[in-house]
Amino acid sequence: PANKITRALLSVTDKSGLLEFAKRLSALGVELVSTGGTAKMLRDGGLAVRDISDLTGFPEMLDGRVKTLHPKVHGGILHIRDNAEHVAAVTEHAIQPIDMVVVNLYAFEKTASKPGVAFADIIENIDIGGPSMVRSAAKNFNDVAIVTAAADYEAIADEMEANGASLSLATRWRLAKAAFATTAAYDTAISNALETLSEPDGTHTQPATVDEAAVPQALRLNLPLKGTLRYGENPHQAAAIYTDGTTKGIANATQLQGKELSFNNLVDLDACWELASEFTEPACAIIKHTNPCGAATGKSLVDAYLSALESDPISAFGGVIGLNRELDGATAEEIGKLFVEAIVAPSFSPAALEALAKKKNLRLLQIDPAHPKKALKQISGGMLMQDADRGSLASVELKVVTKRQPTPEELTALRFAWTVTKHVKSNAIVYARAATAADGTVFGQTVGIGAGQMSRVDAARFGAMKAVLPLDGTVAGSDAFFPFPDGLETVAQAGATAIVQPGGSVRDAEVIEAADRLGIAMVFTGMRHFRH
Ligand code: 93A
Repeated sequence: PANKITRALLSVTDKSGLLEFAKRLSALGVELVSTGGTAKMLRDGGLAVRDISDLTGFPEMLDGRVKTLHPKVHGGILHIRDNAEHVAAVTEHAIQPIDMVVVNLYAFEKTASKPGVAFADIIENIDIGGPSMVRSAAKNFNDVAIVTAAADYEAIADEMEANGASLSLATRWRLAKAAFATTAAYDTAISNALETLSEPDGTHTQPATVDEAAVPQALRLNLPLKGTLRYGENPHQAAAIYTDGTTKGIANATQLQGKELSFNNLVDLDACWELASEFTEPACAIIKHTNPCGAATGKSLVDAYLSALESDPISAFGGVIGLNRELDGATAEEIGKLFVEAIVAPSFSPAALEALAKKKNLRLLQIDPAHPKKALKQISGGMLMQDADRGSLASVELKVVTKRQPTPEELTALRFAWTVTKHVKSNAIVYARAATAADGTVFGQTVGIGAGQMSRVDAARFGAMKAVLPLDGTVAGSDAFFPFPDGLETVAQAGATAIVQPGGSVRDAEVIEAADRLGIAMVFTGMRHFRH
């Protein structure tokens, strides 16, 4: 059934578009009832408006905290129009029907994210009366229309003008669903924001609590503070980002789209950029918690992405993606099918931007390529500084130490595996395979990654356990030498036929003997890639 709208309650913080809409309602004979600021705006615009205090018989009070929280409002919205008892009750208490509610809420998120905002302001911007009306009207969608989006004003006025000031049930149902989505998002935003505060006085509200003076002298690098982050690795940790003053690298990259970058996003984006940019051919790295869950090279970027994804599609969910060349439309279309947090690339083609534009939250980061020269680590009482690990295949000589030589395909996979290994937390074992493109060129693909284990043999086990692709005929890379043959035996048992590792253990002879016994081809790099 259509509901003829005779009285509308308008109460909005964002007043854009409201005057035009209210004029059309008024022209349809709808009585306009409004709260303080909204009533003033409409009146200034030349409309006849009834104050909410006139409808409730109560003043707006407590600094506006109680304006519409009144049985005359909620009874007027919530009573069921064809229920005789409800109608008798509202008649007895002189409650007048409200057939339409137009509300948008206090700008909580906007206020809470303002730099330096006072805690009291954040709390004051938790809207109570607004969501209550939205929920009342949405619950009673059978009799009442709830309008929460200015984008709907025009279509609603059109429909009412065409139908004698009535809206169809279908429209009211659509509006009600949108209304509950609005209040759900609103409460989530409040919960998320308060979650970042550890004390009821608002401590940690703003990462402004990052106290530069509290940073040890040696760690004060005179780098300019770029800005504060919402929080650090966890919501109770204040955080900030410093820049080296250039336009290069992850810290200075241009964000083209998406939600604000988090601390963890930045760390992961850095990790996947560092891995992807190891390669000259098209390459893709997918990172979770700073470890790759998939990496691959390919004839094209889309091939590389699909191969990287194929190696562990489950872990890739919610990851970040690094690409070593312009993100093209075809690759963007494919990435768009997956939920990812962020993508970093040196550039994005117009087709890629268009393909990902609808993913409003997805962060796109355009990087002017750079790599850190030094790596810093804080320890209590001081800090450690070292050269960043820029070691690569270019600076090592691969030495075959077994009877069997690796095949050319194995060698490609070994080189790939060892490069990935450098980007995996120690102890690291990376199973990889060579994928041959139609024209015969050979590319690398991870198959199983054993990351961050306290024993090398466990890293070998975990890598194999993680594999979804067949392990037979894969190769394995190890970031440091095998101290005993057991790690190598585990890798061979899993199905790897060739191994790359630094060598240098006192038991190298035993390990080589085990490789020969198992028919494994093994190469030494003479370079270790610990990453802690
Ligand atoms: O402070 S409230 O939680 N208490 C209320 O009773 C109440 N009624 C409406 N906030 C309340 N509102 C909100 O006021 C609305 O959601 C709207 O955002 C705003 C409109 O106020 P004004 O018309 O004075 O600008």
